[in-house]
Amino acid sequence: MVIDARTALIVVDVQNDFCPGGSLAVSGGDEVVAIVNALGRHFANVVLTQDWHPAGHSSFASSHPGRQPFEVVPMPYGPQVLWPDHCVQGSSGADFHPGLDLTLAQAVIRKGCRREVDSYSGFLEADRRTPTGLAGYLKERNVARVVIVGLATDFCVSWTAKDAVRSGFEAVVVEEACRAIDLDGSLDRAWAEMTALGVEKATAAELIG
Ligand code: VGL
Ligand code: ZN
Repeated sequence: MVIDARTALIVVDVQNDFCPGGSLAVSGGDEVVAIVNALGRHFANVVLTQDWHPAGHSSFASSHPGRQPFEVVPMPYGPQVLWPDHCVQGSSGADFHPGLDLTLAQAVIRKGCRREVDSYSGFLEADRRTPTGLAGYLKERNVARVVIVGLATDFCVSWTAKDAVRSGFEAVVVEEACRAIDLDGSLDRAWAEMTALGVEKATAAELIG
């Protein structure tokens, strides 16, 4: 696969709260930083997503009296996993990992900004109606294919990859540049769903040699 001018790299949620020491730490989350930086240097188009929740966000277990993190509750838009408070707007946990080379990115898409709706996907909020603007941004820049890396494989990476396909892009995930939460089989499910929609896998070596 050739990285051309019509290919964009989407770096999903490489933020302190998803790295060791963070409030929703993904095992080995910080290990993706070096490979993401190496990949990024080969792309003319790099977009970062940033989970960006107001305090008291409805995806936080702390907003649901009597509920614990990782329980699932019904929301108007469907079942919602409850998380520890994470990526609160303006907090250091919401900052990008300090090792991430931010100079490579042309755009940052923030998501999950509305208190009552979560957004794993970088394209469309969990109500499945509210776009973030990412599809329009990429289309205006003539992007046809996206390569997706980051955290977490089974939540924000997979929702972003699936919505990329649904938005008309070819989507490729670099598994070694992602790390998973893996809650009750969520990682296997995520790959099955991505594969069913036509999301492809590539290795970093295949992309940048
Ligand atoms: C994520 C859970 C809650 C992610 C974001 O980036 O995968 N997971 N918010
Ligand atoms: Zn979140």
